[in-house]
Amino acid sequence: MIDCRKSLMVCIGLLMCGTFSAQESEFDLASQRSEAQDVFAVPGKKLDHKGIIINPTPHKLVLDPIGRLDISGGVCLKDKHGKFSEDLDFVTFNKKGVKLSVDFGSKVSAKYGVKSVSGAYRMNIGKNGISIVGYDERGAFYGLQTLRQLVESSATVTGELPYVEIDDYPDLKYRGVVEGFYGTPWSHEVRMSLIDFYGKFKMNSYLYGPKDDPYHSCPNWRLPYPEKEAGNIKELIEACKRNRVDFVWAIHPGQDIKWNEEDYQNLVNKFNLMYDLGVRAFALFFDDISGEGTNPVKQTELLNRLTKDFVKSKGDVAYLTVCPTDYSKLWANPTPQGSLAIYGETLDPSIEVFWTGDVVCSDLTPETLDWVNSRIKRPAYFWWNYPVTDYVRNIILQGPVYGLNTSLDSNDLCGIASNPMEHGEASKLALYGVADYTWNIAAYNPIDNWERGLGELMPKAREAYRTFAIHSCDTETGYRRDESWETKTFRIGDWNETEAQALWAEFDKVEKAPAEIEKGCTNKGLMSELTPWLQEFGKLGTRGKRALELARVYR
Ligand code: 14T
Repeated sequence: MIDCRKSLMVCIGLLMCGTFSAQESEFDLASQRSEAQDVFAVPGKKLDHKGIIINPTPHKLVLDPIGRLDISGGVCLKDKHGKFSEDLDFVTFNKKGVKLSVDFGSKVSAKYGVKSVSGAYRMNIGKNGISIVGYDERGAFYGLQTLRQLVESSATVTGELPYVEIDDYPDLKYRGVVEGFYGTPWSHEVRMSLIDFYGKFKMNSYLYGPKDDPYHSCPNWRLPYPEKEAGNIKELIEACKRNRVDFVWAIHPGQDIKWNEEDYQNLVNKFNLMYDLGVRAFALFFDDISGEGTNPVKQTELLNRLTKDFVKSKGDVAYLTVCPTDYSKLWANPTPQGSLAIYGETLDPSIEVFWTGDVVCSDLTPETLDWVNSRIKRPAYFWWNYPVTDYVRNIILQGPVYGLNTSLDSNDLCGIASNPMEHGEASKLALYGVADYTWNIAAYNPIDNWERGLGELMPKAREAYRTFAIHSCDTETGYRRDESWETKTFRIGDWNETEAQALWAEFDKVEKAPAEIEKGCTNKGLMSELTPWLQEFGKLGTRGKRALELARVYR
C-alpha cells in the first residue's frame, strides 16, 4: 500500500516544479522519511513506588505514613449526579460501609481548590471516608481511576487504603491515540479493549482514521458504512462514553476530492450519517495525497464552512481537527505562501492542527513546535508516529516511550495523538507511556514508566516480558530507538570469561522467555500478537548460546 502511493507521488513529483512541497521533484520520496539515525540513550531510572503505582503520575500526592482506611467491609456510594455506579466494579457496595462521595462541577471545585481544567480532580482519603471532587464529570471519573489503582496496589492487599491527599489535573487537553496507520485496521475486539485502556489511564481522545478502512479514505469516503461496520462504530462510541473518551471520526478524502458543491454535500452527507451513529467530533486528514486535494486555500475554505454550517449549527458537535498535507517540516512550505501560514491566517481558531515534527517519525522538541506554531498561530496537536511500524513491518516495538521533551506545556502544544502499531494489544506498553507524559510532562521518567508498564501488562510474567521488550525496541532503519542497553557484547577475538558468562546468561533468558510468557500472560490477544516474534526470539537465544560455544572453540 505505502509503496504504491510512493511511486504515484514520485511520478507526480517528476511532473511538477515550483515551490517546495510534497508534490515535487526535489521531494525525494526514497529518502523522504529521513528519520535521523542517531540513537539516544533512554533517560530516567527505575523508582521504588513502595507498592503504590498510579499511572499517569499524579501532580500532587501526599501520603499519610500512618493512617489507614479499611474498605474491606465495602463502601457506601454518595454519587451526587448519579453518574458513576457503573464505574466501581473494583469495590463492593455496602450501605453501612465507608463513605465514598463523588461530586463534580465548577462550584464545588472552586470550594475544594480543584484546578479549573477538564479532567482535574482532588481526592481525599481519611478517617471520614473517601471524597472525590472533579472539575467536571471526566475529572471525577479520573478520580475513580486513581482510586481503582490505589485499591489494586500491592500496598493495599489487606483492604486498607492509606490516608492520602491528591490534587491532580492533566497538562495537555488532548491525550490519546490516532488509529492512523497503513495495514490491517484493528479488530473490533482490540478497539474495545483499547478504549477501556484509555479510560483507565486518563487518555481522552481516540481518533478513528485507519488508512485501509475504505469508508474513511478513498474511494468510499462518500458512502455509508455497511450495516455491520456501522453497528460496530456505534459500540465503539458507547465504549468511549463509558470511558469518558472523545470518539473522533476522521475522513481522508483528499486523493480524489473535487472542490465543488457536489463533493461538499457528499462530505456533509457522510458526516451526517456518522452523526446519526453517534459521532460528535470529526477530523479531516489531508496527509499523503497528491493533486488538487492538497490545495490549502480549498482545504481551509472547506474546514471553515464545515465549522460554521455543520459543527456550530448542530450545537453538540465538538471542534474539528485537521491533518495538513504539510504535516512535517521535511516538506512543509516554510514561506508565507505555504499551507501552514495560510492555515494560520485563515483557519477558524477553534480548529486543531496536527504536526508530526521535523520528519515523519520524530521526537517532540520545543524547536519543531516553535517552527510550526509561529505559522499555524496556535499550539499544534502533535501526531506522534510512535509506536507505528507500518513502514517496518518486521518489527514490534516494546521499548520505553522517550524523545518527548519534558519542558513543554499547553502553550506549546494542545495534545498528543500516538499512532500505534497494527498490533493493538502490543501497543499498550507504549500508550502507557504516552498517557503518563501527556498528563504530567515535567515528572515524566521514561525508564520508570516502562518498568511499571511491563508489570501492568504482564504481572505474572513481568521478567520474561522485560527480557523480550528490552531487545525489541529499535526500528533498525526508521525512527531509531535505544535497544538492549543492559547487554554488553564483544568481538569473537576479544573477550574474557566474566563477559562471556554474562552474555551466556542473557541468551539463556532470551531462550526461556517465550515459554515463560506463554505461561504467565493472561491477555490472549497480546499473546497472539507477540507469538511470531517470540518464536524468533527464542531461536535467537539458542543461536546466541551456540555462538558463544563457537567462540570458545575458536579460542
Ligand atoms: F498524517 C500524518 F501525520 C501521517 O503520519 N501520515 C502517515 C501515517 O498514516 C503513517 O502511519 C505514518 C507512519 O508510516 O506516516 C505517514 O505515512 C507515510 C509517510 C511517508 F513519508 C507513509 C509513507 C511515507 F513515505
